[in-house]
Amino acid sequence: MTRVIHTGDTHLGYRQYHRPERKRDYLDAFRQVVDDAVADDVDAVVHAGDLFHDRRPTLDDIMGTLSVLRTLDDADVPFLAIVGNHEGKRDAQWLDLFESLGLATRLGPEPVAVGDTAFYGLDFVPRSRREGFEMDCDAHDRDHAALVTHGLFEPFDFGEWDPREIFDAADVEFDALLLGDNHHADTAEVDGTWVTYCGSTERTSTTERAERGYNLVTFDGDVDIRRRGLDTREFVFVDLELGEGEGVERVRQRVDEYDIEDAVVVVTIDGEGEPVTPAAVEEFALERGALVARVTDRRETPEETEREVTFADPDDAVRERVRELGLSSAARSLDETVRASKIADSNVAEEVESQVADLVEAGDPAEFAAADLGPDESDAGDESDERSDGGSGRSSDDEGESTADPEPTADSDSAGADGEPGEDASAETGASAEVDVSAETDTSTKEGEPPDEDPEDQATMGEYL
Ligand SMILES: [Mn+2]
Repeated sequence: MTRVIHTGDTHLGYRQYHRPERKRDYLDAFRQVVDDAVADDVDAVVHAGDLFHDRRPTLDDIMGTLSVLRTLDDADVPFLAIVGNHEGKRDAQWLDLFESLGLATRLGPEPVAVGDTAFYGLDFVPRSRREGFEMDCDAHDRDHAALVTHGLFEPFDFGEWDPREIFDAADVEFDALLLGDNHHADTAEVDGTWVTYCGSTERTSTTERAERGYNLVTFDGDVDIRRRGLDTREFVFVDLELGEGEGVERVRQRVDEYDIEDAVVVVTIDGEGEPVTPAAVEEFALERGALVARVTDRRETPEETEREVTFADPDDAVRERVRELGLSSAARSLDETVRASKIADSNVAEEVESQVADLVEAGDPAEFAAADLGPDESDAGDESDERSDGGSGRSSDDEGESTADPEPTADSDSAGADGEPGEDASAETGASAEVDVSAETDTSTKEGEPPDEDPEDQATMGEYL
């Protein structure tokens, strides 16, 4: 018999709502899982990816993680893991660092035996590498085998990869697929194999309404999968439908019906009624001790959007500036989709994704060529030349130094890593679907943020493209 905790999507280091308290919450949740593992004396903790929220966790995040992993190590409970789409780096992974310290085992095509069960691992596979996908697994000599991987699989919501393709690609027969990526815990049987998501350990988005937890998986002839809950930060969801004549007072009343001390309060307004200033509701909740309050007003406010700007139209100024940039036609069409088109905000991310996919598929270099600047626009170029000349002119003292400085090279390397073209781009695409997984909530959100995360965290489009 082998009994393991299957967890994943811990997203350590995520500073949700820019609050340090939330960052601590993610580490606390992970610590709870590990404390349970030690108290229960399970045979291993299996982590299905997205240990970190970001591929650049802070030193503080790494120290926190080390301390939790050390607790497991002290209790002789192995930590077996794979790399998810959020934390994936180009070459060496954070997991390799933990493995080199003897605190983790990175799963792969060679089986890692724990009791009666052989564990295999497959890091997140970007969409571009799924066609003709093959897995060369070494044979095992145990009664059971499980594969730990990260991605959006069928038959669950947002599933984009059939697990049968994995079964076909691998020359090992698995009793179970232990999955991460979809933050909504769920289990299904596909061709006699259990396929299960453990869910995230803390809410990374307001679409994750259900209680958070992890799986307790027992391999003993059959496979037994149970859920265990975690004690996480309280999220209070206040959904209300305003009637004719109702407004901010009604919203406050409803919020006041809940105990919101230290909670994240998520108010969603629908129906009719008067305009409600989100700030007024948020302020009210904070005064009553909420940690964070967010208001989404789903009602249409046509009078706001139709307001005319009659002089010095900022849109004209933006249009003019964009023209001066000499963007390629691909870039211009994306800009149009994001900024100017009639596409509903909540669909922009998806539309951009599909446009990029089409552009990549068509592969026409002309689409990506910078536009020819006419004689008028050449001024803009001169201007920026002047600026950079002025810069180096002023700092002539430093010039000798900067020539010897290897930093420009280092910079351009890291810029390349930041951009992470190709596979990483699709990795993030996977992530964008990952969190709007809970069927019970409406996934359309305000401001057109991608469904993945909080609006504030979507600093650039590059992050989710
Ligand atoms: Mn995740």
